[in-house]
Amino acid sequence: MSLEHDLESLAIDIAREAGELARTRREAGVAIAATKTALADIVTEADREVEALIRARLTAARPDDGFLGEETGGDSGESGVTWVVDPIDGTVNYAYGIPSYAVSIAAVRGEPTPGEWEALAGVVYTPALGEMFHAARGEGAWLGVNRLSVNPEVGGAGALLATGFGYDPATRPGDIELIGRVMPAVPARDLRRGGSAASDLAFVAAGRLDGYFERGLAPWDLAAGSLLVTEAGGRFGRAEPDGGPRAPLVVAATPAIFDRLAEAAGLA
Ligand code: LIP
Repeated sequence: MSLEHDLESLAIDIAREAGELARTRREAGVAIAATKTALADIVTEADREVEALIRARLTAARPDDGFLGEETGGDSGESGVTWVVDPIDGTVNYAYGIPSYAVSIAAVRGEPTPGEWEALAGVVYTPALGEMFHAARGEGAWLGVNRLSVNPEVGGAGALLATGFGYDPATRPGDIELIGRVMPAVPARDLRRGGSAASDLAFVAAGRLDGYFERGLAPWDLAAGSLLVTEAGGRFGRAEPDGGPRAPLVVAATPAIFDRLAEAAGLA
């Protein structure tokens, strides 16, 4: 078996165990442990506990790998492989009891920086729905045992798009202006705001969305989902801000609309 396949298999096993921990903690009740970059940017005790479990399992299995997690930060390794982990993506959904949250685990080679890394394997597991999206580089994207493919075309009614908003209220006007620019330009039939970037990217890979765009995502939000998109025949792009205060923009879509969406969204 390839390294990519082995990394994918390890990530699937760990994501399933971590997801079950997240789900059982949710059923028992969730406590907000702290806020981070803004009042709305919360972390729960479960976020911290789930990331600790993932990190322990990865270290036990591959002690020489690096790690970059949303809650505990980064440690470089010796192997050239780094795990990029969001223990609970869609934390606000999770805290409110909305079932749209995911465990996102990716293995990358090189600098753990979007645009610099080479994604080797990625898993997005949605514990409340029991859906295991997974991919190994060059080996396709899958939902369980079913091969995934982005929508080959978009119907006459327009594209079904998704987006999200940063936690900082100061970014809200720009996010809303972006939506107002993108929807007529693509054109979009409708817009979804699911609250989990990893799930949104997995849904593009599965053809449940035609495209997704958002500013301000962290590496752990997109590391696994972006590989799912490209392995499902989709396109993924990310642009750093052109000197302004804007946060990096991510665009993912079926090739049928990617160029129009990227241009409308301002992806350089
Ligand atoms: C979230 C993303 C979501 C975005 C939120 C937040 P978290 O990640 O998945 O798409 O709109 O602002 O970044 O904080 O739940 O891991």
